[in-house]
Amino acid sequence: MVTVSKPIIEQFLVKPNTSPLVIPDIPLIDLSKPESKQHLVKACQDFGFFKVVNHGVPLKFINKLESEAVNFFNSPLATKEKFGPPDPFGYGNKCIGRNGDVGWVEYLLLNAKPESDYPENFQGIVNDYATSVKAMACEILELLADELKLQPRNVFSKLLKDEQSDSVFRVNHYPPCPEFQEKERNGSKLVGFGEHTDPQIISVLRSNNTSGLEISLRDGSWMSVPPDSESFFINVGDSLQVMTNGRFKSVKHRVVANGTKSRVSMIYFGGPPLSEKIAPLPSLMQGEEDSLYKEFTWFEYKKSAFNSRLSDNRLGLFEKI
Ligand code: GA4
Repeated sequence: MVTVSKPIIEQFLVKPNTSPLVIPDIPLIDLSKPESKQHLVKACQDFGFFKVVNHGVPLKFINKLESEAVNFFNSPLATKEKFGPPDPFGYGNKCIGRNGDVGWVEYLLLNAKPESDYPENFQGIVNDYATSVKAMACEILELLADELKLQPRNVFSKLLKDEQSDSVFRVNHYPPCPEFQEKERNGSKLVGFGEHTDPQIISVLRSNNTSGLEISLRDGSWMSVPPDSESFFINVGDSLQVMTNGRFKSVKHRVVANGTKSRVSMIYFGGPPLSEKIAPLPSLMQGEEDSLYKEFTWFEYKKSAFNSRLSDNRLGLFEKI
């Protein structure tokens, strides 16, 4: 828990957006269409971010988890705090990570392995949801491998399917903040989750219909992503950027809090086993192409990531000069 001195919200403000010169369309991938492979690769190269429909995740899993999450976040603070502070898993409120980042958010960070220790009621529900979302993430990774002509086609997905896969699951609640009036703050925004890239291979996000997610475009501007509770949003993570030697980009993103409506999001972060060596795939290196990154294990990267601040350029330490 942060001890917040008054005025509370000052410490959560970020500067007004510079608007994009051209507002691009967020790539929309229909997983039921055979041509989705080409679109997937293009989206990972151009944005590192896309939206997926016809994803095959049963609506009942999504709804059950969302309503359980809403129940949990509506319970008294003392009840929620029994599951915190996160170490690294558990309930967190306003503090993100352990290096001083704060945001207008409360969350549950959970181990995505089946049989992990979750708050009561979450057990079966998280397992059903995470198993189904992981299957979709693996399908996407296999389609990407196909389109990149990588053999075997499970080069990426096997890392998530491995029993030792270090995958994490997160449920975020961005409460409304009535004291915050954007107009009175010269366009400054209230930050829910500050800008960052995800360290893992792939992240799969689903939110309710409240806006807040923004992605950073190449020109440095921020674009707001219209919410869509029936679709999933996928991020390329740092590890996939490295494995593709920079062809795919891990997208910088953030969440700004909505002054009036609650936002609830749930994210599966698919990560490799701790001992896995992360390096560009030799079959992707054309001709004289050099590796842009020093080789590291996921353990090393994760350790360095957890010692960083949210907005740090974590891959910078592993780039070859
Ligand atoms: C960002 C992606 C995931 O939410 C997360 C986050 C983690 C945390 O909340 O503890 C980190 C952040 C995330 C990257 C830098 C470090 C670690 C907070 C933070 C300041 C669970 C993850 O794996 O990395």
